[in-house]
Amino acid sequence: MTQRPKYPQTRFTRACRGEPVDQVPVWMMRQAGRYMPEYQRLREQAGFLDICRKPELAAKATLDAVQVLDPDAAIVFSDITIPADAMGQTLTFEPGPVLAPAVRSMYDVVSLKRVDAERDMAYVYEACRAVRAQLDASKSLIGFVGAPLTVAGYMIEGRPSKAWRELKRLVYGEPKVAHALLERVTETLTAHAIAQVEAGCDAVQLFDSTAGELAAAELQTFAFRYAREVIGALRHLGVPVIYFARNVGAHLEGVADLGADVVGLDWTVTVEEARRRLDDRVALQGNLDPAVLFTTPEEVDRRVHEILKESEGLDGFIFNLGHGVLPETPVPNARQVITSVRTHGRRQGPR
Ligand code: 1CP
Repeated sequence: MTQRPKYPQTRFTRACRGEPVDQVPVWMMRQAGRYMPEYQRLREQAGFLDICRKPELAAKATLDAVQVLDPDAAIVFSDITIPADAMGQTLTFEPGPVLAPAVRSMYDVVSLKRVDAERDMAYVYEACRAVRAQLDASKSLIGFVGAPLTVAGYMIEGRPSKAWRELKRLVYGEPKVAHALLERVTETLTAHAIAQVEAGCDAVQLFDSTAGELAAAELQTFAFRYAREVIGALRHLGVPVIYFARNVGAHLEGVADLGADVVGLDWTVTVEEARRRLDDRVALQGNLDPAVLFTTPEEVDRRVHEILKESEGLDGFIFNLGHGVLPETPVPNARQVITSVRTHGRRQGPR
């Protein structure tokens, strides 16, 4: 039995559940970030981690983006690597996340700390409560975690990587160590996601940005298996769960079977193809290439309209980019995305 949700339904949560809406809801991954002058001003006063750790600053970053863009959902201001810091690695940003010492052996895995989420990441949940207190009731607040494979990838590499060589060396060469780490990470991320919901988030997104790097068999056993575990542990909360991965178009059916309410699409598959292959059995979110925001408002409008046409007749559709807003994106073009969805995304459902 699914528990009744604690929060009032919004246009965003209705679409996540595949229920009719008056308008296609829209938000953008990384909507609070480096492209926004308000965020740049915040960064002149404080480092990225200071913003994450000071709930009033984190809440301001989230709410500034809501004010500038007027999306249907806000996202907690934090980072997918924060739980690795709670597990005992030292986290710095230069400007990507750097985690030391990198996890490379079974000894490193067993040396990680057992996390008490409410104690060790209390500042994240305080930020959730601060945002919820100020956010209009018609808008949702999305909590997030990296999916286990993606967070483990950063913990193993120690920094962002192009080839993910150390991650793959463990997955292919020392699978016992990789599984031991993934089990510990899964436990921490599950607790972190639950605590964000308890602090006022009415949806959770898993970011599996690195999953698509693995070979097909390992994608199942090292990425999907643990993502499914986190998603399953969130079911009783009664809030929708979104799973977003990149470059997994070849495995869409497997993605749709993870138990999430919503599948996030990057721009390498069309919404039309995803609907056909998944038979409209899950809600979809996506999938404008964020680089389109470096063209003109007219081109942005045209491409938003194209994606909305592909989604016609699917109640469970949430407009988003196919990945995060890129640094230096012109703010007027980011606003244009929202305006275009409101113009071309009217639907027949109740307000
Ligand atoms: O001020 C700065 O220089 C820091 C820039 C920054 C910001 C604003 C980083 C460093 N992280 C964030 C916030 C963040 N990260 C959010 C909340 C803000 C929002 O969405 O509006 C979220 C959801 C993330 C998620 C995240 N962090 C992912 C998953 C999504 C993705 O882009 O694939 C990943 C992989 C990270 C790691 C990360 N954090 C920061 C950097 C530079 C990176 C490396 C990857 C990258 O550059 O995208």
